[in-house]
Amino acid sequence: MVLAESNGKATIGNFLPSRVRKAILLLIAFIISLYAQNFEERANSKTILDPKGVTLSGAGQDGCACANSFDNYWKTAPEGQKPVIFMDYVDPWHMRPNWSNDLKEKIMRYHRQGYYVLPQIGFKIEHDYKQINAGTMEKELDNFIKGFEYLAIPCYVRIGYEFNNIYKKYGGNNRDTAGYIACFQRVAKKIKESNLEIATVWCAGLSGESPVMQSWYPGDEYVDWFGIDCFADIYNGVHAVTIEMCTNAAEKNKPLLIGESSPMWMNGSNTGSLDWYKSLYKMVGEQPTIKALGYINWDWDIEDMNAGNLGFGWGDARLEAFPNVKEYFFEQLENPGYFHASSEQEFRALLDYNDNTPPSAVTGLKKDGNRLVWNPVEDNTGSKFAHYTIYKDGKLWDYMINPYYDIIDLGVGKSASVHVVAVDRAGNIGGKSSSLTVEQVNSINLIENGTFDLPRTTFENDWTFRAANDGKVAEDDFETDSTGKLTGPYSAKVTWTATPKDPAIWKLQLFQEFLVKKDHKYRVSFRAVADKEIKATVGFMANAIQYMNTHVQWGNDMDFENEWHKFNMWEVDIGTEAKTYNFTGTADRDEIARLSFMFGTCPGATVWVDDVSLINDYQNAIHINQPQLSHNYILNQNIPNPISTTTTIAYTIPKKTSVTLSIHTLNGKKIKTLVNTVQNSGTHQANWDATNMPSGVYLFRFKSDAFTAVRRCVVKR
Ligand SMILES: [Ca+2]
Ligand SMILES: [Ca+2]
Repeated sequence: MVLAESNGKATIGNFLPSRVRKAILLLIAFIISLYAQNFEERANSKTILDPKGVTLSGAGQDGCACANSFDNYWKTAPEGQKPVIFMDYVDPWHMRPNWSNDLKEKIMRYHRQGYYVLPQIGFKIEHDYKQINAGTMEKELDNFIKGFEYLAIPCYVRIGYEFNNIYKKYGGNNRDTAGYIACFQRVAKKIKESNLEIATVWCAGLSGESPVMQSWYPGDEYVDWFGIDCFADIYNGVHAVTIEMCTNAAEKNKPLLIGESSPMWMNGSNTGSLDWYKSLYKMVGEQPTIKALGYINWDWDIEDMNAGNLGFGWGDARLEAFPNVKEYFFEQLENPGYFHASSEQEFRALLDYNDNTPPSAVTGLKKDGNRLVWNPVEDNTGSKFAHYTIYKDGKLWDYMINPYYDIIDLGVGKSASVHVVAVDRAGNIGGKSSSLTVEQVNSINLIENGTFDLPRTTFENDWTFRAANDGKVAEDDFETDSTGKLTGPYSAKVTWTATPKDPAIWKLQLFQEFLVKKDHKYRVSFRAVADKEIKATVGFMANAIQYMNTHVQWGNDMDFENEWHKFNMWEVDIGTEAKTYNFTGTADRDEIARLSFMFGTCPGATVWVDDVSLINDYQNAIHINQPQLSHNYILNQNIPNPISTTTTIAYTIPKKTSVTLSIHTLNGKKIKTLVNTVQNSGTHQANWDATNMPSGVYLFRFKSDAFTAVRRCVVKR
């Protein structure tokens, strides 16, 4: 079905003979139909997180050195077409236990502005699939799941994405389809047992082995969504796997997600060629199983997963770099068949739960130190409990799955009025709890297990021990010591014997990672003692090699290590008398940083470290910049909704502009034009009489000179 409308009517002069006018209009309609891709009515399944009737728009990739690609896309996308899916990666081997903390922090910025944005995670299992299958990485898998619990936002997970590519460890000459399938099943089982809103995605690469179903399919009970990653020339010609995946997804009644898409080795892309994009949108339009589209908005010539490395040399794929590409791209996304970042209720309405009963009200809200607690809420009807929403001074603050919230990001000495509601998976919101004024009393120590007083197996989750790669020392040279050298039952103890060849190079490192924020001040404190006078280096370290929530070792170790840059480093004299050390530092960017202790720049010694703390002085902090979101144009939800007879749609424009407001079916067919005129700045409203319309979901589309938006409404009687 062609959804393009003829926009040319008003400009075709009435002085022309009607036949000529008609011919010109037909020609214009034809040209527009060439430009806008055919868009088949979307397939629907009852699969988890399958949005009824629409394809979700998404962008990335984030969690990388050049971590602003999602936000760059966000700024480029017109209002009403902001991406609803945020693409990121997690690697179980390098994964930090609290891997989702910074992901949530990034995503909540959009949520707090009223946009319900969902993560889509590429879960990289290729290096570890044998260990996962052997059951030796249960701790990592459990931490993976715990991360989603903390996120409390529905998520799509591509387990072992691009499984059919020969460069994967289970591909090529090592071709181990059974190993891959077993690993997918194991991870999917964990996800399903968690009962969280997570869709598992079986995602093929388009340049890999084909066919794939026979050899690589983990099974209907483990696979929620099919997926494909699209680079190079994606649809026209060579990629049989596209058709295979779409066809099989349709046969299995499962939706399909495009996990990654970006033009690669397109000579034309550096000059803004539209060929690749036309192919992409042709594919999405013609394949009704495609229910999500993720675009990688990168300059592949300069951006790499690792900062400091050269890019891949694939060309510049940033939409903002090429006006003609950008215009085409977002013109396609204007099709009402695409769904963009919107409210949580609008997103959840697409999940098609037959549930109009909200969860019960939250009761028993009270303080327990820095923690807020309340009575658990169930959703007894329909769709199941989704999450709690926590409001601070009436504004969305955070989500939780569990019935508690730690007040850690309010600011020491600051107070706020907090209330909590429960939300079900259909988007019904339960009654408000009572409001409670809370104050953040304590500074928050960002360091976990800084006292080392729990068994090593406990704090190994938090601290990383690393030996320089010269074979002289080992990570096992770190131990916990119970001889009462410093504070409490245990201290961290580090011994090295080697005399360094180069005294400037450390041999052993003890560190913990956390998210630092630009212009925030941090106070570092620790106690230390040594068996002789030594020098150590302590401080914030960050390198921009932040990929898959870790510092991935893309090349060899030394290349990796050389990419460090410093926030604040201190050379510390540690003597034979225990002493407390205090430092302050300020971060010069938002980044995953390490508080790092580096030893071994002098002949062999033993040093003990204890009571490590890192306090973010929020009261001095300049808060992180929120993304700039345009609120000049507003398209409000219609009132009342659902509609039994008539409804009113209000919208606001900041200047005099042409305005059209039209009603469409879910498939984009225009039913009625409510407004088509030039209007002055201000808030306007239009009424729609839906008396003769059958019950169902409809779209209303607002278009002005500089702004387009689409919302959904329901006719119900
Ligand atoms: Ca319910
Ligand atoms: Ca201790």
